[in-house]
Amino acid sequence: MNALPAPTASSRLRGELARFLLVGFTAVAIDFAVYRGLLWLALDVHPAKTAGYVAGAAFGYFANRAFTFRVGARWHPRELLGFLAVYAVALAANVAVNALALAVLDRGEIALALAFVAATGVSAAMNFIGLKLFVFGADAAPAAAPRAGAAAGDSAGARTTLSLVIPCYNEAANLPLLVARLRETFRDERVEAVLVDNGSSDDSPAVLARLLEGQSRIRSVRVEVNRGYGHGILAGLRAARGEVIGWTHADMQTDPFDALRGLQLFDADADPRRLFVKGRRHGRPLGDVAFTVGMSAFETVLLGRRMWDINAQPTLFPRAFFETWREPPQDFALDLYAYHQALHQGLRVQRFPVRFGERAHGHSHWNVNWRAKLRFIKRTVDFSLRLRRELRERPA
Ligand SMILES: Nc1nc2c(ncn2[C@@H]2O[C@H](COP(=O)(O)OP(=O)(O)OP(=O)(O)O)[C@@H](O)[C@H]2O)c(=O)[nH]1
Ligand SMILES: [Mg+2]
Repeated sequence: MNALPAPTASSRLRGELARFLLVGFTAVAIDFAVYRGLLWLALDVHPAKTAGYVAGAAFGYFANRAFTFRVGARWHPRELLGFLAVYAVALAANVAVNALALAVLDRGEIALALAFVAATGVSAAMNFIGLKLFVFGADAAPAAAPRAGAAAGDSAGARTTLSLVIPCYNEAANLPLLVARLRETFRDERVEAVLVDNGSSDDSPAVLARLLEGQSRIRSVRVEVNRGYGHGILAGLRAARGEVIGWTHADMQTDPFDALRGLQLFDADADPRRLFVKGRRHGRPLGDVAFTVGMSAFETVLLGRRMWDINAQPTLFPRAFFETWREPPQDFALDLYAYHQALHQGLRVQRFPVRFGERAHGHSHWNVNWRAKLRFIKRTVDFSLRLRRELRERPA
């Protein structure tokens, strides 16, 4: 499993850009061929132009999905909506830049050509950034990511052990689904799941006892009084036995199988002790993405490290890294703390795309309205300011 060094972020970006341009040129060729072909068949100009454009865009969607960004995850209608939204915004920018350029430049053949190049350049750049960030996820799937449903450890030589902590707070309705998925995927003896009943006040203890009877690789620990998301995760991490440890969520917004895809990155890495792995969410509503963009930008500026999609799951790292943590936060800021610590201590941060859908049952425990969002923002800002103060007092 150690044979393949993971591609660096910049070489992957160059590859994606080259493939995106190739797909773009081919899409234009298809558009043109369909348009001319239909004219030749005596169709009117407007329907022929529309059919050509639709054929080119359809090709662009499938080719960018499978070839440019190599999305291996299951398909979701939101992805197509995201694609159409990105194309629509880029088209609007194309028309606007063209009009602006023509207003500034004189009329004439050269002005027309320059305006066309500027407009196409802007819309192509917007398409690429939009598809990469919001539609297909940024990083290509790990080279050897197994199909959903396969168990970890199928490949010869795989050896890193994993403990995945899953904090559960009043998730009784989701636990049967979660445990079924874990039983389906966590079959290899080198992986275990530690479900933390984080002071739940619903039926979780009884449901867990029933579901986990006779399970050796899925176990639970109970925190008697709920003291926050981070507190529950930390209790699970302390009980974990794996060399690689980390967490994901219990509400089935993320597939626990993603953690096994992440584990492959450790197996494939030449120096897994210096690696920090984190999902990168796609398939989310645009409002949530806007929130993520704002939070990422804020933390990047405040803490001076490039950060993106801080609350994405799963989060995986070597046990030795966890042992360096001093006073980690007890609430949702734990995601930020772990990610920031990894960057601060010079670990290599590797991301991989994960599908992030709707909760299976119940509703979010915090993200229920704008007031709750504002409270979350305030707590995160307070924690970030404290973190920055500490960094100034105790530089690495
Ligand atoms: N809010 C909260 N969540 C907890 C706690 N302990 C464990 N969790 C789990 O943390 C996960 C994330 O919580 P959610 O309320 O779904 O928050 P979210 O996924 O960020 O928000 P949504 O996208 O709106 O669902 C879930 O699996 C919860 O069960 C806790 O003390 N507070
Ligand atoms: Mg959730």
